[in-house]
Amino acid sequence: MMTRLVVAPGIVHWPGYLAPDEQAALVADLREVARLAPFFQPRMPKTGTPFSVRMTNCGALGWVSDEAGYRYQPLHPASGAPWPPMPAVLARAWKDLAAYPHPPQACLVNFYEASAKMGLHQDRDEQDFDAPVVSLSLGDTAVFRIGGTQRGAKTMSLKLASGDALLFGGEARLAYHGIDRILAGSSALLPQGGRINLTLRRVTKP
Ligand code: MD3
Ligand code: FE
Repeated sequence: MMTRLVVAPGIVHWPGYLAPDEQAALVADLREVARLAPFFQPRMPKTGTPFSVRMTNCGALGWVSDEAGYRYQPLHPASGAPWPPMPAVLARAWKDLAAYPHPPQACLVNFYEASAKMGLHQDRDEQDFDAPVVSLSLGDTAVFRIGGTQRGAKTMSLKLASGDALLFGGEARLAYHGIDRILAGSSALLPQGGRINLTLRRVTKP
């Protein structure tokens, strides 16, 4: 029995979507992803200020950010190698949850150490906003903030724990969102602590 919580129009939360053994297997898959495509520290467009979150990607396209801007590209920004393939469990999660008839093209992998956060932003670097975004959380719980499609709209906060899945589609696809903080020590999944978030996306129009 899987609990499916409609948080707001277009936002669905499945607490514990991945069982503990599936979470551990996915972490092992991600260690291989990170061996082939090492985590990099993205930088803000223009200023070059580094993000506190480290990132890598798997799938055909990956999201990167540096002085030149935000973009999707098929190659790792440091090694020049193609991104590794998506672990099969991710394609399965998209099929299960996305209600969208085309497979994901990109999986952004974010790593948060205890002090990392992500400011309120919109995800608008994709050409296809008809497709939803599916997020999976692993490791320490995050305090996630979600608002409306206007920067000043009221916001609510939601805790995202290890194994949780979250879907953003429809009118929520362009909602402002961010990570306020990580609750250090809340999960034993990652031996060194911290949090991993995976976001599965379509980039181009089908
Ligand atoms: C709402 N990641 O990678 S996941 C991101 O936990 C990002 O690492 C956060 O925001 C994280 O861009 C939040 C939840 C999420 C992802 C994509 C969304 C929420 C979203 C796209 C549209 C609206
Ligand atoms: Fe985002």
